[in-house]
Amino acid sequence: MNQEFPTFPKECKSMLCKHLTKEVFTSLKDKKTSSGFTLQDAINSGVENIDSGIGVYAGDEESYDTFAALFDPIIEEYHSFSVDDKHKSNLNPNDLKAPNPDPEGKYIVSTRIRVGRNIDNLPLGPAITKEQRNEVEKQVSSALKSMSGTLSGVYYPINGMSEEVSAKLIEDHFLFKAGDRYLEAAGLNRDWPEGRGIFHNDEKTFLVWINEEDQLRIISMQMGGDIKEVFTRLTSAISEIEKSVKFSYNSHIGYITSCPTNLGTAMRASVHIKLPKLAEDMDTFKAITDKHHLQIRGIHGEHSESEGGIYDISNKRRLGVTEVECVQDMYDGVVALIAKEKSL
Ligand code: ADP
Ligand code: ILO
Repeated sequence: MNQEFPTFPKECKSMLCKHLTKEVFTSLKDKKTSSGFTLQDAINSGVENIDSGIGVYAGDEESYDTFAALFDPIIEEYHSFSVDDKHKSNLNPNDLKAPNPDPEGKYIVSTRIRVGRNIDNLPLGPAITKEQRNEVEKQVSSALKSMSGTLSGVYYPINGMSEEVSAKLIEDHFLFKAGDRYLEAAGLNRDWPEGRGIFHNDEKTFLVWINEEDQLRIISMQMGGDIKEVFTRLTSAISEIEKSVKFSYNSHIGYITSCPTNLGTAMRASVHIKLPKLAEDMDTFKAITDKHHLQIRGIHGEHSESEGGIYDISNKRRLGVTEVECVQDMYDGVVALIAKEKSL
């Protein structure tokens, strides 16, 4: 592994390039966590992909302490969360004030809320061994067999899934794409496709991705803008899974995830929303999303473009705010975006 201080081109805007000073590099370059994860492993994604927004991944919960000199300033900048802050959780749907902001279905195409989760006392995806990853798949797919009622479904391993089926699931926004270069460089695609898969119910309103960027991505989604219904389904599913799987969590940074942007709630609550008029004035669009702490993505996920004036709008903050606050941020922003679009 390269032990040289990496140099980044001038146009590089990643948080890695900003916060990895020579001093930080020198203080961390010989450190290792108990799963053998090094600084070079943590930064490889951002070194190989200079267009990264962040550029770092953790190999285990310990990485956040061992490499704190790099992770802490990134966490502070992304989440506005300091080393003395404590995370808080609230998954009670009764605390969410979110009547459907678009009951006629003119703007919101679909709503999706996901959380990332990893199993306690195991390395995260970038440092996990093949055997441990396969064990995660076994434990989680077996826990999902006991989901009942509308949450019951079937687990489909990627290994053995036809090209046609996986392409359709990806196109319809249900399944993750293979071969992401950020994940590849982070070591998250090792042994692909073994150990990876997707569980879903018949209606595809409740889904679990196994062993993608995090060991679990628990997802609730449906057409239209009933955000509260989507949140309520998600919280029941999480409680069910927690009966048999213990997730990695600590009181400072919340749920432990491989990418520091997901720490805390690990929640991304999004709508696919049609805003063709507002899209002609991106400054106004961005002023509203910034005010409500929202992120704009294209409709095929992160690093994709918008199509036909449809955008993916989601909460940006995940740490130091509760799950209810994450969804509330998204809801309040969506109400403001719809009001602006109507006025144009
Ligand atoms: P994640 O949210 O899991 O971090 P992505 O941004 O890559 O990752 O999104 C994963 C998939 O979920 C993509 O196919 C994306 O289009 C889809 N998706 C995200 N939000 C919505 C939504 N509100 N409605 C339908 N599909 C969505
Ligand atoms: N490593 C990528 C993605 C960062 C945030 N997104 C996710 C999916 N974790 C980057 O630095 O741009």
